[in-house]
Amino acid sequence: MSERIASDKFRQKIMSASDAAGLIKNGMNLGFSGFTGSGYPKEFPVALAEKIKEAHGRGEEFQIGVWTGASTAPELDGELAETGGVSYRMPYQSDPAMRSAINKGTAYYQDIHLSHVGPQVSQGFLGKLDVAVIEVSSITADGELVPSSSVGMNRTYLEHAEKVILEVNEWQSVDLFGMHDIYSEIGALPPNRVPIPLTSPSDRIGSKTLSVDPEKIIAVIVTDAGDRNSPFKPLDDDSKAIAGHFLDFLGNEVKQGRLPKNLLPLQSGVGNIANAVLAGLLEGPFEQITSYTEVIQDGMVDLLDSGKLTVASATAFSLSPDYAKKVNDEAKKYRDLIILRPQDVSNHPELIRRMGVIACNGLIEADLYGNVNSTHVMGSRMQNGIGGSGDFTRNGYFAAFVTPSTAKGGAISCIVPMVNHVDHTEHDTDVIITEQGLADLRGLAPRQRAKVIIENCAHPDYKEPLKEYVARAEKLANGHHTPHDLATALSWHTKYINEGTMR
Ligand code: 0RQ
Repeated sequence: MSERIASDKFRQKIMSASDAAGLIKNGMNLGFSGFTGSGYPKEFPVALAEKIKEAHGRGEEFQIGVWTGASTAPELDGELAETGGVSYRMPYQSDPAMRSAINKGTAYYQDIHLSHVGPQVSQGFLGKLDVAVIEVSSITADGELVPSSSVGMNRTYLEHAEKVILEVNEWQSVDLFGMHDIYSEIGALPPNRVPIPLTSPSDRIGSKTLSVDPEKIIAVIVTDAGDRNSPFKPLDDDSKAIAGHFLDFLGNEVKQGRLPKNLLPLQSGVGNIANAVLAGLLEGPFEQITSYTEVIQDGMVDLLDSGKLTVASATAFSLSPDYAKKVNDEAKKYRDLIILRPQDVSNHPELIRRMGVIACNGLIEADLYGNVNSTHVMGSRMQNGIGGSGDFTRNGYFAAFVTPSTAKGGAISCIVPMVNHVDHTEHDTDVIITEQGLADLRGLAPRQRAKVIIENCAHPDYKEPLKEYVARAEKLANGHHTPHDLATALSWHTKYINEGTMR
């Protein structure tokens, strides 16, 4: 019997993952914990995938809706997607099998801002939430839930789900208790919303635990398995160059008096480049930095260890296996430096604007005027999703995007005449950084932007075609505000992007 479950009422509901999965019926919507490969249930989704496969084997219909905080891991998104039994998925994913289900058209995917998930669930747009399946690190004697390595949508799903299944994961350190800050007033809808009383990343405004109505609990599963995430790619010359340009830019902003010496709270997106920027900060001149972000990557842990970063506020970890183990082993130390909050708080526009967060996110392609595509390949194929990049880009003090200037070994330019899908408009993009350099777009009109982006960010192999495009577009547009040659813009992707990317 797990010592992690101090409440008798919850102990009585302990059962196997397979028995718990047997409680799920065709057509149900499930709200899972899990955010960027942390804090997701480990055994239940695998057992549910088995049940779905068995049902399909008998020729029965078995489809479910999968809601999460953000991306999960192969045990959840991968296993469930491979059954072909996911009819709907939201909000952010990055699993190859789930991506394939979405792009084959077997699963509908709603790619929404992470800060919008809570309100949409509360407003009822997504239908009824039948069961919440939430990983916790322990259950207290009075039935309070100690979250594990992510908070994500857990508070909202526990509140709105008709029934609840808990996975108590003994791998997660008991010392995580005290790391979380669960602010509950966030669920109110207008006209009953109140200001969120948070003015600094280090503020704690809520409780250490999640609450749940014990009558909703239908199963408690005991597991012992670590979060599964892939290691980051080793830092290469390009990512070091990108980090260098960003640091120079921040240094200049300090010099100009536009940023304080310790900067403003930093947000760092997912992915290898964003992690490389954090590694760059380790070598940089800035001290007493703070972070108000959604995910804590390896680079942020190094910054905390170095003392350069004094606090990291987020909703989840997104760590390589070595770092996940380290943070778990040393949770007692990190719980004073890290605060994990519900994603409605970590990504809240009001707070991001109030604190003046510096947003830094990756992209797939940017166009000559600063419109950014973070999600689609060739206009149709979903890569991951917008995640929280829009929450931070739209509301931050300024918004930077970082990317190598080319993808697929140089076969594709990440700077294009016109993005094939828009996630962030020119009005929100302040700075674009590639290994070639940095384009500061603030204060520039579209035609000025095009020149700076080509000159500073495009790869030398693509500068001439881009310049030719602008010359032709300016001639055709005859002085118009945003020059485009639509026929050429649309054919750019087929001319310069090889067929391999469509697979
Ligand atoms: O594909 O893995 O098959 O080689 O996209 O690209 O260069 O490894 O970059 O890991 O930093 O991810 C935008 C996807 C960048 C990420 C994106 C292909 C490239 C590779 C990944 P392969 P890299 P990164 C807060 C913030 C949206 C969500 C967000 C992302 C793969 O940053 O998901 O920001 N952002 N959330 O080859 C075709 C191009 C391409 C391209 C790259 N122009 N055309 N393929 N790729 N550029 C956190 C959360 O919200 C949870």
